[in-house]
Amino acid sequence: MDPVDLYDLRGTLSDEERMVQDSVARLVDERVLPDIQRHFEEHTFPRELVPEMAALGLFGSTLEGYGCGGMNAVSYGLICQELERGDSGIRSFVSVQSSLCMFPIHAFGTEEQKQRWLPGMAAGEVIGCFGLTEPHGGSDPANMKTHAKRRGDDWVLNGAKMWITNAPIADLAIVWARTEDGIRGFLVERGTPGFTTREIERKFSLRASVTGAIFLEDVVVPQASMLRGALGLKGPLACLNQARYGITWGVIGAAQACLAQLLDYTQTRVLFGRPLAATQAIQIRLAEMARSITMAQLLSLQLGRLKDVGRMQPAQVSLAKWNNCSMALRVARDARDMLGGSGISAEYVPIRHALNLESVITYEGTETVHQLTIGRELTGISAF
Ligand code: TGC
Ligand code: FAD
Repeated sequence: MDPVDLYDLRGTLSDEERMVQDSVARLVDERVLPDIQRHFEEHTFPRELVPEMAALGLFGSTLEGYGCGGMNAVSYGLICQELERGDSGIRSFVSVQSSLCMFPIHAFGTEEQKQRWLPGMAAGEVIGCFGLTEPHGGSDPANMKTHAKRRGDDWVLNGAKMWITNAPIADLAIVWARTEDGIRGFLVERGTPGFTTREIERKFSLRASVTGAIFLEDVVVPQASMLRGALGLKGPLACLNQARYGITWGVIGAAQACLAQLLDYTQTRVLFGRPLAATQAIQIRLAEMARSITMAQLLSLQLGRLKDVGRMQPAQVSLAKWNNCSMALRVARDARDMLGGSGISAEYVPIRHALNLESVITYEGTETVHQLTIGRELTGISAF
């Protein structure tokens, strides 16, 4: 049995899904893992990987047309899983580009916007970011202060966004802003006067990903830059469904990386005259990891199959995002502990994954937000 796939999920995949998984796994083994710790230490994003990810069709992989891959949801999940086996920062890049930037243009944009942006984004030539969160509170985006006012044929945007993945390196920002009619999305190009970004430095988490703030001071964009098909908070929340779905798979990859390394370590670490792996306490902890990874895999695969037939519900996504992030963080922390002092060394992966997962459990809706989403689904009462 494969210790990181005890229920043989791989055996249930189609040939195409297996091929996608294998090609991303190869990229991660050959190109991500050899250098990711350096990037994490130096607080840099491995930008050199962008063309390689594009060549594999990883940007906008589930979208049809415009140079995108048209893959199914399970394939997208497998892409996220393999990338996050490398590092959450790499999966974040792909989540943002695909689910949070290309998806809204594809779903809500005009034909002209799709033609203009999607082929370049699929090719990795245009990098996007998604500005929803604001400094005063990300869990409650309905309370956003950033606003857009009509001026003739144009819109004038003012406000600030915080904690935005890729903002400092993005060519294009999807900015969500309050208008007289409700919340709307705007495509803002770097270089537009009044649009600036600032990198958030000194992060302890997601150090191989670039995070920043966006400032909008009297930024003028034409009507042609508004996403016509999105009105109200359900626009950005629809994008979050896509990205959260991918995260449910991604974090499984991080947990698998921790378990795989631990299985190796506990066989060779000899204490009290026997390998650590020969003790009951360690075996129970390893079994617990395998159990929780397996359950997370089954949740994500079923979610993917539902998504592929158009039946995925937001509360189902919340359940898997909550369960799988909390599972992966627990696995990474426990793996760190079982490595003893070595667990704090950069030679081993669990501490990097654990630090990254502190972000992943917070972004795209905190654990509490997802628990309350399920509570609301069960009771019909909003307790936010
Ligand atoms: P609420 O009244 O529930 O909803 C407003 C409207 O939206 C609809 N809706 C949804 N539509 C699609 N998908 C969903 N998941 C939806 N949830 C709700 C809803 O039906 C309603 O539609 P309508 O027609 O009636 O107007 O809104 P609320 O203000 O009560 O808020 C609900 C809550 C708390 C769940 C929501 O605000 C929320 O999800 N908060 C968390 C915010 C969040 O997750 N931010 C993430 C920012 S992006 C990010 O973190 C990227 S990290 C990327 C990376 O690096 O990988
Ligand atoms: P807050 O909303 O202030 O929450 C603080 C605490 O209050 C949390 O524990 C929360 O669970 C709790 N809480 C909230 N509401 C309730 C309630 N009703 N009852 C009880 N407790 C509650 N955002 C983007 O828009 N785009 C991005 O690309 C992006 N990338 C990110 C990258 C990183 C590395 C990080 C860390 C964040 C990113 N975010 C992004 C922002 C992220 O989505 C927010 O951090 C997240 O939604 C939480 O918002 P907040 O940080 O303002 O915390």
